[in-house]
Amino acid sequence: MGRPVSVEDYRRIAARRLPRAVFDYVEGGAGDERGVARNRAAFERILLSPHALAEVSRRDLSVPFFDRRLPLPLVIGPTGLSGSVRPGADLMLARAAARAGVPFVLSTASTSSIEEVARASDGEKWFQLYVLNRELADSLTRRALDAGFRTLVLTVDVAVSGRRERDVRNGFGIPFRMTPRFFAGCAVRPAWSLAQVRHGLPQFGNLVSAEAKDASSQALLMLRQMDASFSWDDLAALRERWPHRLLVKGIMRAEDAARCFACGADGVVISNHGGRQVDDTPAPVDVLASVRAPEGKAVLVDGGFRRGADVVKALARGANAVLLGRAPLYGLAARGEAGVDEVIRILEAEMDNTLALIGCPRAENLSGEFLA
Ligand code: HOC
Repeated sequence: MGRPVSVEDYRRIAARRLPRAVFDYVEGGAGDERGVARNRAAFERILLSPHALAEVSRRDLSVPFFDRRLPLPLVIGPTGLSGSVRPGADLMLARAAARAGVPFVLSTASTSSIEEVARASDGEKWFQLYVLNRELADSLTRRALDAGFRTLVLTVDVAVSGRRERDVRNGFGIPFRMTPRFFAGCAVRPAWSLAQVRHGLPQFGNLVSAEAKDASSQALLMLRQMDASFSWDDLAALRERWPHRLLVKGIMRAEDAARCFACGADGVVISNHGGRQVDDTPAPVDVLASVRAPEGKAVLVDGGFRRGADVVKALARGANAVLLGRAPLYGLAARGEAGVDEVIRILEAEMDNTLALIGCPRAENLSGEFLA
């Protein structure tokens, strides 16, 4: 393949660079993976309605976002265990986001720790919280606060783990288990294997501190064994304790979004976890149409974004910004930190091109008027 020119090109290269089990972990979804496919297919059904003869000689992709402007309507979303794609992945993603001027969301399940990421990048960093148990959640939240993270993203769609059959078949887990299948996958990817061995095999970087050093928290996170009793009262209590911006990720109903806002959340992320939790839900971009943010609050969305035009469609449906999950990981797998920059630049160029062609020079002016 020549120079990659689309996110899909990076995806294909990633498939060739990563051992099968790791690519499957990134790519896979729950059950029959209809949800993963539906997230992508939804964009095919949303059609653009170009306005003719608009003055589009100067375009502006920036959007208002709370008390600032984002230069691009993008956020690098949280992805767990990204160090399995490439050692130092979280640091690379954070730095690439900072270069693009967009926020980076560090996962609770990251391979680099909160403190390492804080040292690596002075860009805007958000912390994604899984509540494995209350004490650990309190300690992670405090560490994120101390490290300068000012937006907390509580994920609420992992009461238990989705059933991801690729991971079960591959025996994918932490620590890596050298089953014959996994070993064979690594043997045909010597560059990846060498880099991982040199760096030390990935573990959950946030759970090796003094407060969370027991191996069991690593195992609990691997199994996504969360505190399934966490509910609305706990969200309200978290809102009381967290002094800065709070977003709730994994909302798929307008009523739940409204309840999050009533609890004091500053924003919601409409998300089905990339199709990795419940197989048969609507695509988040379709749910988006029914959710409205009250004044001063925000609605974000993720799920299957691979094209700048996908982002344009989400904004036209009312999203304030879009979280990218797998797309930057493809860039990372294919070409390291530079690959993340390239994926962001491709999406930026595609957004710019789409805005010009539909006659909407400013991303912030996108609305249903630009959809057929
Ligand atoms: C490997 C398990 O949210 C996912 C992420 C990470 C969850 C815990 C890590 O895989 O859906």
